[in-house]
Amino acid sequence: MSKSPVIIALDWDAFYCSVSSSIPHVYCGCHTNTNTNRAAQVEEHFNPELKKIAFAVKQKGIICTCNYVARARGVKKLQMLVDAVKQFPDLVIVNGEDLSRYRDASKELWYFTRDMVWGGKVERLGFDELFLDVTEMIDYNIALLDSSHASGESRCQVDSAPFFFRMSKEDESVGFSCPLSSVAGNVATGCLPEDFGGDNLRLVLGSHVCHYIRSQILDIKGYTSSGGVSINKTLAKMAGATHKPNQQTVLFPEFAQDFLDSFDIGRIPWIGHRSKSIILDAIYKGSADVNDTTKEERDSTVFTVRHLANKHLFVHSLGQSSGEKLWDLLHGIDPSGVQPTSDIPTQISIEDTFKSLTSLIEVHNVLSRLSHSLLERVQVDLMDLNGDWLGHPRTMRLTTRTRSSGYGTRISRSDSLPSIVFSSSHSRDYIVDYLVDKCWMPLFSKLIGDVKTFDIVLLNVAVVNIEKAPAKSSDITAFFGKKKHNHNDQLQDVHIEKPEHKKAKVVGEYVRPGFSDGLTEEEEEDVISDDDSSDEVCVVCGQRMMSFALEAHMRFHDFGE
Ligand code: DCP
Ligand code: MG
Ligand code: MG
Repeated sequence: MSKSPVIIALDWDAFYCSVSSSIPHVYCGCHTNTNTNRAAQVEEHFNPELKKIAFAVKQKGIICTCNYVARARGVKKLQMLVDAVKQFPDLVIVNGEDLSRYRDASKELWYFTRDMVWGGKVERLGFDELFLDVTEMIDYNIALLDSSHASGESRCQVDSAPFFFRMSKEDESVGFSCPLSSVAGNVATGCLPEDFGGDNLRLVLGSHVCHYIRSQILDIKGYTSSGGVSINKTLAKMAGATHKPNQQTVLFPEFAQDFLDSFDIGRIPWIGHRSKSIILDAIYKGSADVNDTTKEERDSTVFTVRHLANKHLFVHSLGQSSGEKLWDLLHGIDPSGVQPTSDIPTQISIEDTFKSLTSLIEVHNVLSRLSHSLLERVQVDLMDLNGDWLGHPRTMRLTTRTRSSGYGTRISRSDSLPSIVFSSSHSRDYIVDYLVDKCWMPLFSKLIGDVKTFDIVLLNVAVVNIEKAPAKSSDITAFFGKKKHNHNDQLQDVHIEKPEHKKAKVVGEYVRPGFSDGLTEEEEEDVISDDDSSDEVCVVCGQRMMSFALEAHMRFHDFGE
């Protein structure tokens, strides 16, 4: 019989700012103890004074996050800065527009966590979320437990004594002791299963692994997190969001439907505003009291939607693939599995937002500035400490939003990336000028079409389709020579040399749309792309998906707010 996976979802608490607290080690049905380590989230590493006071991190006109001291006083994530300052005049504000510290901290925590999970089965979602597949570790330890049964100890003896969970196959001293008769942390819905055997035992052990990993992260790296444990990513993530900060929650499958039923369908990861609205329109269209029910009044809990709709309605209104997927999610079914994140980002992008750009010269200047930053990031992210390229982007993409197209709509155009980007015989200024004149501006013209006037409020430059370089590859010419390329004239110009200034660190860049311009998630959610490929790449996590799935995927990132 196939056994359920054991998945842990972790989300760093008030990631950009701080939480100053300890992990409360609450055992349901068991004892309680506390650990007195203090946490320091990203800003606190740079300014420990912030730990005790209410503070918020701002990006442009918005509070992108605030610490829990501030939240206790009523400050809200994603509140307009001007309102927050008016309401809380002594709120300390930190400028969070430079993402590099968050990016570095995020990567450090990802690597640290990944080292604890067998097979490195850790998927990274955005800057502050990880999914860990600890199934293999659980299987191994259950086999150890079963062998102690076989060696004559009664189940009762085994269960009452603490079990030593091994975190390493090689070194049997690495691990921790845990009780098998109680769960670490909270239990979703508050219900414990009657039987702690079988798949339930796997989740009990999963809860202890989650606690151990969170404690290691706190003790060694100084960050608190909220954790969820269940049989798939969606359930684990949703469970983890129920008790924050610095807590964890396990969701047993037998209570999953009860747990989900009370949520609004919009709170299910992957179900965005647009999908929600399509589903509700389809459901309530046929309803007799439709004229008496305003959009706001429509009951949209999972329970109601499950009972008023069926899979056919979902497929009919959302299409086969999305319809089936979302219908399954409402029933706690998420077969997506943990996809370990690669060391190199799948795309690198830089963006900025404006009140208004109306002339080509303004656009040219902005593209020049963004290109400088982009090239810097490409080098930092994709070159190792020896100056060898770890990956090569194949495509460049320009994205804009115009005032007239509405806040929700972004449009993109892509083209092959010229190999001059990797040239070390040209100055950065030369490459930037080349890119702007020969690539970005022509793409911009294609984007805006024939119009005589335009009003741009966002520009995003990106390199995408980053392919892993063959081992020890600094020969870019050979790499590009293998495939068709639009800018072959540049190939002979490329002189391959190791760069003189080696970067201290290789980090990933994931610019999240809407982070910097103070827009609400609704305004930012709709992404329209007319890229050459039908695939889209999420600018938050680099995940590749069909365009239609992007909207809901972006909502997935914002889930829990
Ligand atoms: N973030 C952002 N803009 C958003 C959402 C998030 O800039 N619209 C940034 C700030 C957050 C970080 O991403 O610190 C992680 O997002 P979370 O939603 O996980 O928020 P926090 O970690 O800040 O708080 P929580 O404790 O609720 O997880
Ligand atoms: Mg968080
Ligand atoms: Mg998060």
